[in-house]
Amino acid sequence: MMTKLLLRALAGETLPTPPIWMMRQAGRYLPEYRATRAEAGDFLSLCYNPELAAEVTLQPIRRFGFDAAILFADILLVPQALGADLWFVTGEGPRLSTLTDAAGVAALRPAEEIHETLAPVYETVRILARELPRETALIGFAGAPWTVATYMVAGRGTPDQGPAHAMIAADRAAFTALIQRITEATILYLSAQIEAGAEVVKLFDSWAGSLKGRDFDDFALAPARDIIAALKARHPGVPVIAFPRQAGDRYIGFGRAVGADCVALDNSVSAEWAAANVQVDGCVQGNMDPRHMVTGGPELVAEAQRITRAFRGGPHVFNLGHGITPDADPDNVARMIDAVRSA
Ligand code: 1CP
Repeated sequence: MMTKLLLRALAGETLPTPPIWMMRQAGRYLPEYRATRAEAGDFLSLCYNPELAAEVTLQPIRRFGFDAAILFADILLVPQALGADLWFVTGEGPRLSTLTDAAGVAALRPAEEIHETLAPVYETVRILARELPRETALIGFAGAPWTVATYMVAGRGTPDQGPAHAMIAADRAAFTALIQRITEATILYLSAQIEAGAEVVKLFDSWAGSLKGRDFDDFALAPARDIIAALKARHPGVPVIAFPRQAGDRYIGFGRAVGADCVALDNSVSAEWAAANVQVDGCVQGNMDPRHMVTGGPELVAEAQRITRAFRGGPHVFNLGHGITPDADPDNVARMIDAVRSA
């Protein structure tokens, strides 16, 4: 019998209380995370140290009893495995070597070679599969090709993904080849996570909102559809959560179009709108504004309960609309969980 709440919701069951987890639940708002990160040395060393990466994955489960754990890693490990240089500048964020044309795409490693770099991540998944409480589901993840490509082209996070849009305008064929290489790598990466013990996988398309019209179809929708089709062929029964962040009205029909079991919603859409327009097709995840984890108070409780009630008529996974921020108060997380469970 399927007892893990997350798996039940993803299978389409409408539950009296939704499963709860939080994007970036292992992160800098937790003192125990900061301590383990200091022990690892730096962020990338933490990602590639299976014992310590498993430890930080487990920390929020111990503290809050979330219904799911998400593998601790980063979406930028895939570009590194494809041959990009990657480093993190403290207080600023990731930096990568840039890639702006067909020659840059041609210089990438073949997708089949990623496992050499990513093997420690699979070991983290194996440790977690052994150590998680029996009621906690294990989520693996990868960045969606568009979001990963925006970092590979620009060499860093960008407010408007301008460099990637410029490459599309300059050489659409070369950009399409880049998307295809990342798509192939993502299929192999997520398959290996599933083989190591991930029970669910999530595709993070954090910058999907900057794609419009045909670009959205070609670079957000088509790659997600191709990745999910390949995963379903290899691993039928493993549910997939798709997160086309800030897709707006392109959220409508997205889950069906890509074959996802659940669509994750950011907090720019209202829960009431999403219940009527997205949840009609199946499970949704979301979508409380992460700022409530900083500000707390009666508004936090009211919002958590409003969202829980708005989605009560169908399958729902409670989450934030984006990652919890480093300035969040851990006590507010416990208040949020109580509010959802008593809604
Ligand atoms: O200093 C630190 O400790 C680093 C902060 C941090 C953390 C905790 C980064 C750097 N990555 C992570 C872990 C991480 N990243 C997880 C682990 C699991 C969990 O959620 O607890 C996941 C799923 C991600 C995914 C990720 N990384 C995304 C997609 C989700 C999102 O937030 O939109 C993106 C865009 C990244 C890139 C990245 N990694 C780190 C930062 C600061 C960024 C954003 C950089 C930018 O755009 O400027």
